[in-house]
Amino acid sequence: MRTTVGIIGAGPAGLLLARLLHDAGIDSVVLESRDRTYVEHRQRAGILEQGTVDVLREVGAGARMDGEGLRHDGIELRFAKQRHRVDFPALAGGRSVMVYAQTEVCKDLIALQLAEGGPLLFEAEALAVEDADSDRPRVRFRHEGREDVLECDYVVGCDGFWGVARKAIPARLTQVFERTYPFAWLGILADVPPSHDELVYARHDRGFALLSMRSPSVSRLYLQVPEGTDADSWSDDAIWAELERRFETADDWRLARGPITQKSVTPMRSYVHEPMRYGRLFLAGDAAHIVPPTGAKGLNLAVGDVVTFARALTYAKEKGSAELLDAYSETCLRRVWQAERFSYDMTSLLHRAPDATAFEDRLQLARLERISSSRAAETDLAEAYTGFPFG
Ligand code: RFL
Ligand code: PHB
Repeated sequence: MRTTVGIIGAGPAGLLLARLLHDAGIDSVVLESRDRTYVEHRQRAGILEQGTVDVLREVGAGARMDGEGLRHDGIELRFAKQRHRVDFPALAGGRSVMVYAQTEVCKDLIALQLAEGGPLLFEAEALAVEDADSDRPRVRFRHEGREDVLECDYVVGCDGFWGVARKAIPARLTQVFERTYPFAWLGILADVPPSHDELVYARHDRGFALLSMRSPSVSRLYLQVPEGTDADSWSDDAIWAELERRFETADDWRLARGPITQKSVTPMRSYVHEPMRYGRLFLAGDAAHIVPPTGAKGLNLAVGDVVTFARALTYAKEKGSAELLDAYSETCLRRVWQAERFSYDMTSLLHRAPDATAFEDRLQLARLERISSSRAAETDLAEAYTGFPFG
């Protein structure tokens, strides 16, 4: 098999890249190790930045998002039983965000790809990227019980944190920046209308909690739990009781309970792999970097990477210059590190470390007070949350 761009992984990064290349008249093949149902139902992100929304519209994947997605003009910060709303458009030059689940983004992009794009092979597992530093990189993969080779001009590793693409970059050229956290998120989906019309990020002495949503009738909620927690060790009643405690306010706000339909634990990690390119192999999305979910940045970073790559390759094709491809890693990493910084700040602002001291507790509250009382501090949060421009 032969193609111009071999794409490993059909998460948001790989699927959107295939679409961007298709629109630029560049052919590609997508290899995805899991089956379609799995990819379409993996519960993950919920928040799309304005820039992500714009790109999805541009590639023709915006119709259902515009019909079913929920535009959000702010978030609530909750601490010491107080509530503070951050107004995005007023602080961030009119920008807002969209609540539209990653599962739905993937379904929309898969439908488009199958209808009018190049090959998208499910249950096709990439085994290795070979000759990445030559003009003819190859992806060895297994599909329908047989090993095969995809010969490419370029390979883009969109295969997430556990993928194989990154391993093709020699260790001596690589620098990894990493931090793990001593806590995780227990996430639930519940058949109950969200108890607030915007997301609520709550700091509490017992730990962080987040109220989010998937639709007007489905809530998505998260609780900070110790690292290594087994989701099944939490009964539904215990989850609701803990959420109620952490979201408690001084006014008459109440959390509505409902049947929990899904429960899972997500570990928290910050990770950056530099560089994001080796020869004709490019890394995009979680394959190159991970952020803790507190800043809602992971999917949006993946989108920024593939937009940057598609632009660079189109430029090379039209102008005969590799200038933008050569700058790919540097261009992406500038934005990646801003998201790393913001995600780290939001995480340490709102979570309670197991060994937190009373001094650190007071500092967290002082930082939250500062955001709530200073337009400058609040603007910094609103600008970062709604997103930095792509490269
Ligand atoms: P993905 O989505 O992990 O997709 C990688 C794909 O590659 C496939 N794959 C392979 N295919 C072929 N051969 C191999 N050898 C392969 N190895 C792996 C995998 O099956 C998969 O289909 O990476 P991508 O595309 O880079 O997308 C990144 C996002 O998924 C991720 O950053 C976000 O979900 C992070 N995230 C959030 N991001 C946001 O922007 N806003 C949010 O609100 C948000 N909330 C979250 C999140 C992630 C969470 N979890 C579970 C980690 C909330 C949570 C709880
Ligand atoms: C979600 O809805 O899944 C979500 C929202 C905001 C975050 C993280 C996850 O910061």
